[in-house]
Amino acid sequence: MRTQVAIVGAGPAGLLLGALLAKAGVESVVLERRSAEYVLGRIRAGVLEQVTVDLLDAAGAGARMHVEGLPHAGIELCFGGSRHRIDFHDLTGGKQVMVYGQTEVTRDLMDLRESQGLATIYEAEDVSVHGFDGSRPSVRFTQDGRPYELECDFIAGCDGYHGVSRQSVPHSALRKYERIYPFGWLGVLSETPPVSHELIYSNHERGFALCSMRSATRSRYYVQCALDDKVEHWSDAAFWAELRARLDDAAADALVTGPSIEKSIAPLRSFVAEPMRFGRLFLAGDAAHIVPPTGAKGLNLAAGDVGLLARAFEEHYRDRSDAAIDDYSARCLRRVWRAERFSWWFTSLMHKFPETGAFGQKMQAAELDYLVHSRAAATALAENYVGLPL
Ligand code: RFL
Ligand code: PHB
Repeated sequence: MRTQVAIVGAGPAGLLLGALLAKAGVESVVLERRSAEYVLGRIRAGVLEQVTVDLLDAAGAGARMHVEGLPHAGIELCFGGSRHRIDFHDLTGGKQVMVYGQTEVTRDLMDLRESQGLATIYEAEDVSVHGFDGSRPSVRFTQDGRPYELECDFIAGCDGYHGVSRQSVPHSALRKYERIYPFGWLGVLSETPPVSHELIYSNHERGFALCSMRSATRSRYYVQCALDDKVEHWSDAAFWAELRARLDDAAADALVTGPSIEKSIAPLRSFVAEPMRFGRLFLAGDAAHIVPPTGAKGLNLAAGDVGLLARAFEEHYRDRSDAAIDDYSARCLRRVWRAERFSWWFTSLMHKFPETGAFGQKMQAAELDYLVHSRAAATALAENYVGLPL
């Protein structure tokens, strides 16, 4: 088997890269360890920056998003018993975000790939990457017990934080930066109307809470929980009571509850591996970096990476120029570090940390007060949230 670009991982990064390459006339094969149903069953991101929306449009996968997605021109910050709106339109000159679930983005990209008859190999086992430090890289895998080798010009490692690509790079060639936060997020998806028409980020003495949504009839809520907490410890009733306790009275009264469709706990981590290129192997998305979800940046960073990578491969084949390939890692990392900073800052501002004493709480309260009363401070939040340019 042979292709131009072997893509490891059929998450949003791998599938979007494949779609952008197809538009540019570059061949790819996507190899995924799980089944398509499993990939679609993971409930993750919900907020798309304009840059991500534009890339999905460029890939030809944006039609349903524009019909079913919810454009949001602001968020609400809840603290001290009341809510304060951050108006993106006003503060950023008309910018906004699109609320559209990662599951739907993934489904749209899978459908597009299938309709174009492009190769995706699901349930590929024992995927391993080879020869990327030379001129003839390849990816080996087994399927139904049979071994295969896919020869290629380039390998795109889009296989997430636990993937094989980054782990195949010699340790001495990687520099890693990491912060693990002392709490997680317990998330619930429910077939209930959202409590408010915009997202509510709440800083409360009991811990952080987030009210998000997937549609006018489907809500996604999160509460900060202990790192060693278990989903089994949380009945639906206990979750709703905890969420309500962390909201202002009006939101608590308006909250419509119902049975959970999904409930899961995610740890929070900041992580960057540098560089993002090793010879003919390129890392993109969660394979190279993780942000805590508070700033809604993970999927958007992944999309930005593959936007640049698709352009770099296109220039390689079309113009015989490797300038963009050579620039890929540095260009991504500059944007990655800015999103890392924003996600770390917003996480630090909104959560209850075990070590935060009375002084720390006063600092958070003073910063939140400053944020909602200073146009300069609110603008800094708004322009980072809607996304910095590629
Ligand atoms: P993914 O989605 O993890 O996909 C990687 C794929 O690679 C496969 N794989 C392998 N395939 C073959 N061989 C191997 N050896 C393999 N190892 C792994 C995996 O099965 C998988 O299918 O990474 P990708 O594509 O880089 O996408 C990144 C995003 O998924 C992630 O950044 C976001 O979900 C983060 N995130 C959010 N991002 C946002 O931009 N906005 C949000 O609102 C947002 N909310 C969130 C989030 C992440 C969360 N969790 C669960 C951590 C909310 C939560 C709760
Ligand atoms: C979500 O809807 O899942 C979501 C929204 C905003 C975030 C994180 C997650 O910051």
